[in-house]
Amino acid sequence: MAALIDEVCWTQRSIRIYGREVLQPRLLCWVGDPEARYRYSGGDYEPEPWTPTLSGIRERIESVTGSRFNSVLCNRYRGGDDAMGWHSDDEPELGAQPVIASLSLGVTRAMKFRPRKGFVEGRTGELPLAHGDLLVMAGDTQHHYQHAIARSRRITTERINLTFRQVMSRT
Ligand SMILES: O=C(O)CCC(=O)C(=O)O
Ligand SMILES: [Mn+2]
Repeated sequence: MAALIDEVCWTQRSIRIYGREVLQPRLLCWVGDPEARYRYSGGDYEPEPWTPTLSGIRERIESVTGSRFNSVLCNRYRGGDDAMGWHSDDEPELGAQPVIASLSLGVTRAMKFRPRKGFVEGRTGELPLAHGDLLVMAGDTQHHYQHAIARSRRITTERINLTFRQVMSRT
């Protein structure tokens, strides 16, 4: 985690919500092979080059999952105020049934899940993601569910999450 904090070029991006520019409540960096361009939350991302630590982690995750990944979205939650809103990883560049491998480091945060259709308020699934946990989302997960990392008052320390993806080039 210390190596990632040091090596990765962390930036805070803004997104457009109802016509307003709002800073995203986390730091991020999009890293990948040169062809892995990606649209995410309204922004167009040119990938940064792989760092030694990220390359090593990619190799291990590819061997554990048996899937290939040409990019990784690095998210850094500085404390409990940093969060990620409800979404699915359903950008067209990822294909219909993407395999997304998500490695968590640092303080445990809860990932919430809810169905995209037929959601009943207050009924969300929750998966605590602890240091070293690898969550693999595949098949129809993005088609049927949204996920989010909620704010948490009690949390004061950092978490890094790396979501490895295979992005198809648009050429
Ligand atoms: O921080 C996490 O565990 C989730 C990150 C995420 O959903 C994403 O990058 O799309
Ligand atoms: Mn996601």
